[in-house]
Amino acid sequence: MNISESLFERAKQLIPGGVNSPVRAFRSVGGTPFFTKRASGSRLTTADDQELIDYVCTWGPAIHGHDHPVIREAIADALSHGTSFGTPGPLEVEMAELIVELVPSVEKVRMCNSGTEATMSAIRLARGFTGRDKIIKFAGCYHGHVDSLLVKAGSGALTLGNPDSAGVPASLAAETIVLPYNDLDAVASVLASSPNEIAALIVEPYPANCGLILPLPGYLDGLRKLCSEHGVVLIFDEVMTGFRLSSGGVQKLTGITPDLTALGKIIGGGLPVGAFGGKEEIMNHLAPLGPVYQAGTLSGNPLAMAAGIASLKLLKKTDPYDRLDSMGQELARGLKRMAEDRGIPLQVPQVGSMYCLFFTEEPVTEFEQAVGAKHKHFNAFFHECLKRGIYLPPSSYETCFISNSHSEEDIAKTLEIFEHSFSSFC
Ligand code: KE4
Repeated sequence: MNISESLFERAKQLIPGGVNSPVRAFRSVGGTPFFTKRASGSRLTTADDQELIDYVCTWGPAIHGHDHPVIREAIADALSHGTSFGTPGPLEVEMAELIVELVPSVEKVRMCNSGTEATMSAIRLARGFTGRDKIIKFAGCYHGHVDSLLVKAGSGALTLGNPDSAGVPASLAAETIVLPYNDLDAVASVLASSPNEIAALIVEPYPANCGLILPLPGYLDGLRKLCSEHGVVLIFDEVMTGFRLSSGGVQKLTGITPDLTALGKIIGGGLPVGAFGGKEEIMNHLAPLGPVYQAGTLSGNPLAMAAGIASLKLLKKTDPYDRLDSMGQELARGLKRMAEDRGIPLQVPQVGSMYCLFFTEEPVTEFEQAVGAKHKHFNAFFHECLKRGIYLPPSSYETCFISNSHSEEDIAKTLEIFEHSFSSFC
């Protein structure tokens, strides 16, 4: 038994499934998860000293790579002033100014501690603002483990085969309407048949929790128009895409502005941070100004703010998006060529530093198609890559991430390992 295996045996005695987040357990790809003892740049070092080129990037936050010196120094500097105050602090103002400056929809913002808190609070705020109860979400989209949103959810819920989690009262789930992504008519007909009942429509503008799915032309614009027509709060869940695809997320790339935006991951620089923001008229319904309650002991924590501010300022300074996109294109091109050379049906949707592998004939535009892909082929490819030193997300319902610390040599080595991995598993 190696060190990771023995750690996992101990962990399983103490933590459900041996993990603090289900997708880490390798349940869909099989095998024993490795434990990480160090992360730096584009690399993870396992408890057994295997070095891996990392395409999970701690599920998105590490856009600059792991343990970036600028972020580490910012945390160390903040640490010298204390770890938590429980009062307002200057770094919270600086973080709010950065988010308002960078994210087109955000006029006011509230910090919290995770993406889940961000989406949960945004839903509650939309319900409080409109006085309506129902919400629309899309099959396969994952918005964190919020009761109202664990209905046909993606990511770990889908990976483990429980997209509709136990423990969510049927009476609450009934307030959530689940529609297929990329189908505007479905949204239009629900809105027409339920006038004044829908509080919000929440969407990952580029769904990345059932693999990566891109919107058909006009789709996001159509959602914007329909929500405006029907007084429905349009919420972009940009926990993953915010600051990942541009300094203003998908809404900056597309020019489509939601009413509220949920953020997380990158804005914490690797520490626990979430945020939600949007129109001042809506945000002012939040306590202590308005009737919608939301709170958090560690919201705006100074260490987390310091890490997040450093991360966002580094993005402004380095503007890595073109470089990240060209690395993404190179990997996607290589994967498609390798599959074609071997007659393997493979789709590799890619945008910026995000890409995924669907082992299927046709391009995937919605959830059912993602479910229909050959997941066992992904699982085999995952393990062939892992044993050669490449760490892809341990589920075909996730998305790969590239960081700005990935070098051209990393990409070349990755393509070489992909080539060998394809040969072994075919
Ligand atoms: P957290 O509560 O995990 O910080 O964020 C929830 C969340 C909300 N919205 C989107 C679009 C997300 O992708 C997430 C979380 N993403 C998953 C990975 N697909 C986190 C990994 C995990 O659950 O361990």
